Amino acid sequence: HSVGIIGAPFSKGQPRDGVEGGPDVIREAGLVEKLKAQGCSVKDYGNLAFEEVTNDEPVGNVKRPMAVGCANERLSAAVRAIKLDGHTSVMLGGDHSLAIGSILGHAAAKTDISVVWVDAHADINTPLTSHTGNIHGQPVSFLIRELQSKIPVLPSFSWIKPCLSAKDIVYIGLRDVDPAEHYILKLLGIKAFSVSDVDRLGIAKVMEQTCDHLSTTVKKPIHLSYDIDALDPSIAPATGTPVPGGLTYREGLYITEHICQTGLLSAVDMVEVNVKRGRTEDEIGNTVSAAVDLIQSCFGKRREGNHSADYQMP
Ligand code: DIR
Ligand code: MN
Ligand code: MN
Ligand code: MN
Repeated sequence: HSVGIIGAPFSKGQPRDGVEGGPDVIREAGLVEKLKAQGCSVKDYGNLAFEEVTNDEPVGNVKRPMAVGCANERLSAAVRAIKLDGHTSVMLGGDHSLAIGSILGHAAAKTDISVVWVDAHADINTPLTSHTGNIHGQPVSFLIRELQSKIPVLPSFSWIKPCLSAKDIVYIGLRDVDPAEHYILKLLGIKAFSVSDVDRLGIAKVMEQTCDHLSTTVKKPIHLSYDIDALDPSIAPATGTPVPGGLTYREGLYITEHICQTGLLSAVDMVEVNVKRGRTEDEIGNTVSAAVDLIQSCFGKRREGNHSADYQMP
């Protein structure tokens, strides 16, 4: 695996301080070294620098549209470049509004992609349905072609052209979905596995059906957008909007192991790790190490064990 890492220390898609620290704490936990130790070649593209945006007045209910639009335009160019360099892109957030730029940059380099969105939340509010006004609860709405007649014009979002059809995305881990979001999922027939679906089917069937759904036609590159709040707060508490009853550690890792084995993984987002939301060092450490484990698992680390092809038994 050839991995290109880009840090996006950005938090203005939501109101809580601390999520901009994600890229650095995930690197400090040894991400690059661990990926190299498992045989990946790694290029760290560093952190993006986002300009301060002044006079970023809300548009309707939507908060900080300029900052979010500009940051994502930058990120999309960076992810596109990483893909054109031939790497699997790993975007370290930052909040989940960054999926706009990450997915659009990926799609710009690869044309046709599919998305696996692992999250407690559907993040598919439109600017008009959102109750919070936080754009991290809206990124998917900007990306789906079938929703564009419902998306109002926002300053600094004019560069965004939707790159996904409703059939190109599958959700896993949902358990806090707003009424408007639920309406949209049903209206567009978007494939979604809530935590109760995981309970009913088991994670193995969920992943089988996820991959069946996404590869009905041609095998498209997969973009895995992983919100750490998909995991249960007992294992990943340091995040902005924890929701009880989440995926277990084992289910969380099964998802990444399975997607790795498809050979189609082309980009990963690891978002919403917020060290300032951890109450103890343990809570912070557990959350960060879960994020690192999930990324390692995306690139071949298996729980059954690994050995390299040239291993020589002494
Ligand atoms: C809520 C919460 N549905 C919103 N979304 C979150 O703000 O639109 N997404 N927390 O991660
Ligand atoms: Mn999210
Ligand atoms: Mn979430
Ligand atoms: Mn809500």
